[in-house]
Amino acid sequence: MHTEKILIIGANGQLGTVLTQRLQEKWGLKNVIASDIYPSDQLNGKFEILDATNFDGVQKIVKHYRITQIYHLAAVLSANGEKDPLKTWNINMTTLFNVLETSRLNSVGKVFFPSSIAVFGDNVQKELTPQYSILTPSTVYGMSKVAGENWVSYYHEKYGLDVRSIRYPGVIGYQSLPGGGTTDYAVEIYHKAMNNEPFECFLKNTATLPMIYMEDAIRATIELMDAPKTNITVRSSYNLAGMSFSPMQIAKTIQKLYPDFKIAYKPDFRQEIADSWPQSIDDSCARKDWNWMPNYNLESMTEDMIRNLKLREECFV
Ligand code: AKB
Repeated sequence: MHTEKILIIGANGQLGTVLTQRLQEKWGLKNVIASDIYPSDQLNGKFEILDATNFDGVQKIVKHYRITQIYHLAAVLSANGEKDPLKTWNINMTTLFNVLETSRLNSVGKVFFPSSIAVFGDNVQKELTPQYSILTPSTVYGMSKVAGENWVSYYHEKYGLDVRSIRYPGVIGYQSLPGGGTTDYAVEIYHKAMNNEPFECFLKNTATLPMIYMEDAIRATIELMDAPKTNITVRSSYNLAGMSFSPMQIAKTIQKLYPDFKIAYKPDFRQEIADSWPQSIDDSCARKDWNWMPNYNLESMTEDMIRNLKLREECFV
């Protein structure tokens, strides 16, 4: 098998932590270079401190390790992004430009750019939102992802750079905590239930959003990156669906295992963001082009989350 040299930017994040480990299993510890602005307390293997807003820093690592693939996961998410819009734009766009330019100049073979359901705003069909919809995002994070989708498509068109991208729904996993997103409640709720604590939800009970279990999100990412180039017909970013549920539905599913679990609703500014997003996603292009198919629904995800959170708790006592 040929060997790739992989750079992950934002390896300490929710997705990065798990994706780094999977890529290490796939390509070997020595072929995966994890990086972030802070040292990692979870990851083994090669790790570099990298501020991806610094072009020279990105370029130095790419040259030094002769990187052939970059997963660029660093970004300020939807809710945190609204606290400082200009800084969010600057970080999200500068890091992307640095990755695209370094990849072009150093003939990096493949780049992964994560987009999000945050690219959609009002003016779209909220149920089974189509791949090709009008994109009028309500957050700076969403604006940076729409611009990012156009830039990756431009780099593919003009320079032949093989950038691939997924519009992630909210990602839920037991391995890591999200930070600063609108869908984060759906991870925290499991930790509260496990600790027999009540949960105050920052979204209203009926706020249905597209979500995906970490296992499926990681598998989708790797399947997209492994797909033959000729299969990739979407060069902006693929719609991806896992499941859709509201806070009330996830709470009811948890209550089947924890009957005393209590939830209260106190919607804040994040409800407005959730209102602007789709409720479910049409991912037929991903299904057709690279055979995407999710494995988990709300019930099977809940069982797996709780089983794994319990296992982790046992390990730490
Ligand atoms: C967020 O809530 O900002 C993210 C996302 C859907 O991109 N989880």
